[in-house]
Formats: sequence, structure tokens, C-alpha cells
Amino acid sequence: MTAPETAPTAMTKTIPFRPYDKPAGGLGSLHGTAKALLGNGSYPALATLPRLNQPQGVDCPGCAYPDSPDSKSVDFCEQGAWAIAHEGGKARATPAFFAANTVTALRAKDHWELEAAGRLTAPMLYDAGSDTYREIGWDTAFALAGAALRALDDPDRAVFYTSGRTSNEAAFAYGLLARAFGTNNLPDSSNLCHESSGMALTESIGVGKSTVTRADFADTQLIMSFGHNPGSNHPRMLGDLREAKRRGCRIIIFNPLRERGLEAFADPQSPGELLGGAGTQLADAYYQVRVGGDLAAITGIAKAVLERGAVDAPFIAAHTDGFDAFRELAAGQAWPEIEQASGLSRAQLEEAAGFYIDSPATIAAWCMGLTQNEFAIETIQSLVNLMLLRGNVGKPGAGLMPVRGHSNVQGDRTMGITNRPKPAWLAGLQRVFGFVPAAKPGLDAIGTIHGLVDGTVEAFVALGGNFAVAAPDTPRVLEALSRTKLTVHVATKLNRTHLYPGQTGLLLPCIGRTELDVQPSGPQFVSVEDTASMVHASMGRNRPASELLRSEPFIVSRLAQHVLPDMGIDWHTIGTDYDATRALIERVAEGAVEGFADYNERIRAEKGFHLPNGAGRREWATAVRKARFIAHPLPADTIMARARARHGDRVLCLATIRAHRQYNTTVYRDPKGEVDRYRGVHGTRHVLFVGRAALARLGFADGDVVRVRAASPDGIERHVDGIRLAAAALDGDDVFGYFPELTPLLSPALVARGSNTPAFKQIPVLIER
Ligand SMILES: Nc1nc2c(c(=O)[nH]1)N[C@H]1C(S)=C(S)[C@@H](COP(=O)(O)OP(=O)(O)OC[C@H]3O[C@@H](n4cnc5c(=O)[nH]c(N)nc54)[C@H](O)[C@@H]3O)O[C@H]1N2
Ligand SMILES: Nc1nc2c(c(=O)[nH]1)N[C@H]1C(S)=C(S)[C@@H](COP(=O)(O)OP(=O)(O)OC[C@H]3O[C@@H](n4cnc5c(=O)[nH]c(N)nc54)[C@H](O)[C@@H]3O)O[C@H]1N2
Ligand SMILES: [Mo]
Repeated sequence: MTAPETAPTAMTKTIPFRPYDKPAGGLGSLHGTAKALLGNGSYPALATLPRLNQPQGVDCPGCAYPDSPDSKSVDFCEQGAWAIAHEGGKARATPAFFAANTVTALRAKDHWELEAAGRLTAPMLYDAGSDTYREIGWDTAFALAGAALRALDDPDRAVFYTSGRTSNEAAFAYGLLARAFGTNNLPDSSNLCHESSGMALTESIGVGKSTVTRADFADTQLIMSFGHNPGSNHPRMLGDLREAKRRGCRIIIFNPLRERGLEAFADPQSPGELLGGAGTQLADAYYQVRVGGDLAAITGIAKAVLERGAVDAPFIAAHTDGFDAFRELAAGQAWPEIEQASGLSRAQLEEAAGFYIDSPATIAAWCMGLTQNEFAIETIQSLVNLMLLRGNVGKPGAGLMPVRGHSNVQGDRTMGITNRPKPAWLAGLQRVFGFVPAAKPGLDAIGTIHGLVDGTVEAFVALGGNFAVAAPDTPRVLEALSRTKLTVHVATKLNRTHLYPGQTGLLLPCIGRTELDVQPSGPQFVSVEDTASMVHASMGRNRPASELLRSEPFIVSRLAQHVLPDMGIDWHTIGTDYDATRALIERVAEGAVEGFADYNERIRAEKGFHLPNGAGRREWATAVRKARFIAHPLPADTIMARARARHGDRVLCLATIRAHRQYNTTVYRDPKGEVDRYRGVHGTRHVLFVGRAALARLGFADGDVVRVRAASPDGIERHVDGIRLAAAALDGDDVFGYFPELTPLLSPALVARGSNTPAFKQIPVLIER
């Protein structure tokens, strides 16, 4: 492997860039774990760690990576430690804190400062006169929210947003509330995340989820990784990559940035590797594909496989549809165009095809690098085509693996959180609860932004998350929220979206994953579903951060009771006895979602249970009852082409990514200033990685502080100031910076076609002095 080139190579006086050349993980990771625990002085986190991702333990709120199928005594990572340390920290955003800080003053604070205020402790109502949130009683809060929702002239004026960490039980109650109220306006964080994966896979193979389980890593011979950074965002995956590599599996990477965590990894739980220093080299080949160039790269690999005739003909004949059209398309795509669009040479793509042909069982894994691009669906479906060519779906050690983000984002979807519900789910609701749910699709996240901005959305209810900061056009969405009639945020900690309350603005504090949930019927556990469709229990044991906190299922059902007192639904039981809730889920799922029979019994099994996956068994629930090759030509009309036609050739392509010290919009402040260890960034998040050639061409130098301006597609001015340029070993005009700081540059008009996922990785920008 060549030396890592991710981090800017130049050291500047003002920015402490420190190139990181050790393997990912290792002592740095142990040190980081210790810092998370000690830095927050948090005994509750220490008590939780050994129980993370263990049977009957706590499902880590850090990511959705599946738990170990073996009995591993330790199954957590540095990033999980930070996540739970922050939930369990000592700081409290009490009513006194809110009395001392007007909302206007809070708006001036940084993201991390809001987070650092600590856990919310009491229900709060915004008071416009004093410009502060003030404590109120729970019953008053529910009554106010209920009255405001009932006063709307149309249920579609309300939106119910979900962030993907909420439990199955809370999500089920929440979806039921929205539908009983009369709307499918159920946008969720998945709209901003893996929507493209779900839609692409459902059309191609009949199921929108991963066909891979963690056990498949024991049999696979090749792992192809596209557009993800497991070293920071799903570190437990590095352990699987390392194990696979050690028994001879090959790993090839497609990523424009050389991510340290994909190159080499030292297991912090392996003393030998810690002391040896070198760790395990992971990548057999690292292809620095252009942003948005994966469709071309995958097409090139498929073309090479086809040219060599290395396909699984019996599988194709028995199981697939559309092969001839795909073969023709690949044959017709010229190599020079493929090279130009992918940024990779024919020789590199032929080499990748060689790895692929050599492997009897291949896993393709991907995350946001594929989903948040304009042609995300086309790209993912082309990846399916490539895997189908050699029968790599539905056999051990092989399959398609969208690595989910939030810890229960997949379960929330299974529980019906979506603006486009399946008719069978609605039929289940009707059968069990006796009302006729609306079938008309509701608003997704982008639709919600438009509805807020144009004033047709008048009430915004959020079960977790930080909608305005996580979604495009932050400043306009924030302003629009403050024009609504009602905002309700169920949350653990303060964030910027909360600071733009509507006419009635409620902030309702809930207990977190790691905390004990005691209801009149006794202590409760919740259930979650991971990336590999394992449904399992999660039970917190820590004392809640405040006595006034309530659980999410409780809050949702109490709210429902006030909104819909006369529906004849037993909201009280749904919110207080989760076995009863699960029994209702089982009944609604019957005929709609396979695998929930005996929910209450099987959720008590040591590792929970697996939801069956048709494609994993080679049963194809597609329109043609086969797995589908869906051929997509390389597009000419792209976001960048349009932006350059309008704003000239100084337009750069900005991909917004996560740093090591953050969880989505929650930015952690490291006392020592570490921001993004593996990319070598310390002390500031306001950076933009730019290739040296691009810097020279545009007349800028490493270290310059600039305004980054959106090359606007809609005439609206969007810019972010005070961004420091960092020269990086990057070719071409792709540049990289951090979300959420740079999110305000994205227009909601720039989305993945078909899925409406914001094109967070393809923001056309200009840099200016
Ligand atoms: N600690 C921690 N863990 C997390 C999160 C967190 O914020 N912090 N967030 C969670 C969530 S919700 C999610 S969705 C996941 C996100 O996990 P990731 O998808 O790993 O997150 P990103 O930082 O968006 O990283 C995108 C990666 O894609 C690459 N990339 C960008 N554009 C392209 C492209 O066009 N093609 C290719 N091939 N690669 C590209 C970038 O270089 C980067 O390595 O992580 C989850 N886990
Ligand atoms: N520019 C850019 N933007 C992006 C992305 C990107 O790559 N680039 N990625 C997108 C992706 S993949 C995603 S998933 C979204 C994430 O979007 P969201 O899910 O909306 O955002 P989070 O930052 O995860 O939400 C954090 C907030 O959740 C609340 N919270 C934390 N724990 C709990 C809990 O247990 N219960 C409740 N009720 N609340 C809790 C806290 O108040 C915290 O402030 O962001 C998207 N935005
Ligand atoms: Mo995500």
C-alpha cells in the first residue's frame, strides 16, 4: 500500500493538520474510548459499555451495524463509547438554563455548545414575551399539542418526522397516530440517507434491505466497498474486514478519498496488533473514483466481465430478467467515456474485474457515497446488475449490503414509518384498529421542506432528530419553522431545530437508550432491527437523567390520546405495556411483513430473531418474479454539467462528509481539539479539502480562508464564510468538507432522481475571497 494521502500534506502554522499514518483503530482508538468515558466523567457510560450489543443488553445508538453472531464478550467501539457517554453525561439543560438563555442568544451558539448544554430535564413551552422556553406540566403540554393539531383544517397540514434511532414500539405508535389523524406525512431520516438503496433494491430484487448477514463475512472471498468510511462510522465492520482479510478474503475499495480506516486497521481489542503497530492491511486495491463516478466504474467492471464471458449463465437463465438489454448497454458504452466519467483507467477497471471474477462469493457494501448522488438509484441498480452477473445474490458469503446509518432506521421502516405506506400495512391497521387509513402518499423530507417554506405545512412534530440542520437549505427551513402554528420536538438534547419554535413551541424530554424505562406494569425493553434484519431487544439500566423524563412510546401515545380521544384506540396500553404494543404490531404485520409471528416470545431469545429476506433465498418479489437487470446508460445531463453551463468552469463538486468526532448533526467537542483523527484534522471543522491542481487553477493557496458559495440552481443566494482551504492529494474538481457546517449550501432542488434523497455529495460550489 502506498502512504495515505487523505490528509492535507502541508502543515500550516494556523491549522494543526497532523497526517495520520498509523492503522485505524489501535491505541488511538483505545485512547479515544477512554477520553469519551473520562472526559465526560460519566459513570453511567462505564456501566453501560460491557452491555452494549450483548444479548438482553443495550443496542448501541451509534450505528446499525449488526451484532456479532458469536458470543463475543466485547462488541462495541470507540464511536459507540462517545455516543453513550454523551447520552449519559452529567450536564443538564434545566429550566434554569433556559431562563438564563433567550432563544435568540442560544441561536448564536455553535452546534457543539447546544449539545454541551446537556440533557433536557423537563417539558418546556416557548414563551414569545420573554423569548425563552419555560417549564410546563406534561398534561398541559399534551393538551396544547392536541388542541393545536385538532384545530388544523386538514390533517395534511401536519408533518410527523422521525429520526431513525427510535424504537420499533415508539415508531409503531407514532405511525399509527399520524395515520389515525389522517395523514401519510411521515418523513424520516431515511429520506436523507438510504432511501435510494431501498428503492433501487426493491425494484431490482424485490426487497429493500441487505441480503447479507454478519455470518456471511466468514464465507466471502471478496468484499467490494463503495462510498463509506467504516473507520469512523461503523468501526465494528473493520473487525469483520480484518477477520475476512486474515483468512484470505480480498478487499477492494472505491472511494475518492483515501480513508485510513479502509487501508489498515489494528484491532484495539487485540494486544498483538496494538503492540505490533502495523495492524492488518485491508485494501488489496484502492480506486479513487470521481464523486458520482461509481455508475461509470461499475459499468466498466461489468463490461470487462462480459467481455471475458465470466458470467454465471445458469443463474442468469434461472433467476434473472433483462440480461440481454444490459449486455447490449455495457457493450455500447465506450471505454474513453467510462474512464472520463469514473476518473479511473481502463486498466484499473479491468483489474477490479479480475478480482471480481476470481472470487466465488462476493459482498458489495455501500453507504452514503452512493446514495446521496443524483444518479444514486441508477448506480445501485448497476451494482445489482454486476452482482447478478456472477450469481452473487442469495448464496452464503455473497450479497448486497447497504450499511444502514441510524441504529433503528431499518426497523422504523418495517414499522410503517414512511410517506408511501404499503397497502398491506394500511390494511393491517384497518383490520386491527377499525379506521380506514388514507392511501394517498404523504410528504417526504424534501416535500416537507417545500411545504414549510411555502406555508402549507402548519404543524411540525419530530420524534428525535435535528431536521432543519440535517436537511438542505437549513436557514430557510429554520425560518419557516418559526412561522408554523405548532412545533413539537421529542428529544434528549438541545439542537438548533428546537430554537425555531412555532406559535405553540414544545420541547418534550425523553429517556434515552441507556436508561431504565419503568412503567406501571414494570420495567420495559424495546426492540430494534439492524442492517442484517436481526430484530432484538434493548434495555437500558441507567437512572434517567431527570425524574420528569418520559419514554418515547409513552409520549407518543399520550399525545395521541389528546389528539384523537374518540378513536377507540387503547393508547394508554400502547404507551405503557410494550408487550401489548408488540402483540398489536404482530397483528398488523400479519400479511404485510413476514417474520413477526410470536414477536413477544422470540424477542426474548438470546440474539432476537431474523426477519426473512426473499432475495436472500432467491425468491424474487419483483414485478416479473425474477431478479432484474435494469440497464442505465451513463448520463450526460448531470448536476455538475448544468451548474458549469450556468456558472462556468470554476464550479467545484462539494461532497459533505462526517468527521470522526461527530454523530450526524451532533458535533462532539474533544478537549484536545481532535476533529477528524484519520484525516489529520485538529482544531477546526471549517475546512475544505481541495486538490493541488484545482487550487492552482483557481488561483488559491493552501490555508486561504474563503467564502464558499453555492453555484445556485434556483437563483437563491447560499454561502458559508470563513472556510479554510486545505490542499489535499485529490485529482480533479471534487472537494470535501464537513456536514452540518456546509449543508446550508445545498438547494432542495438537487436530489437523487427518483428517491428524492438530497445530493449531499454533489453540491456545486464556487470559492471566493
Ligand atoms: N461515529 C459516527 N457513526 C455514524 C454516523 C456518524 O455521524 N458518526 N452516522 C450514521 C449514519 S446516519 C450513517 S448514514 C452512516 C454514514 O456513514 P458513511 O457513509 O461512511 O458517512 P459519510 O461521512 O457520509 O461518508 C461517505 C464516504 O463516501 C465517500 N464518498 C463521497 N462521495 C462519493 C462518491 O461519489 N463515490 C464513492 N464511492 N464514495 C464517495 C467519502 O469519501 C466518504 O468516505 O454512519 C452512521 N454511523
Ligand atoms: N450535508 C449533509 N447532510 C446530511 C448528511 C450528509 O452526509 N451530508 N447525512 C444525512 C443522514 S445519512 C442522516 S441519517 C440525517 C440525520 O438526521 P437526523 O436523524 O434528523 O439528525 P441527528 O443528528 O441524528 O439527530 C440528533 C438529535 O436527535 C436527538 N436525540 C438523540 N438521541 C435521542 C433519543 O434517544 N430520542 C429522541 N427522541 N431524540 C434523540 C437529539 O436531540 C439530537 O440533537 O442527516 C442527513 N444530513
Ligand atoms: Mo444516515
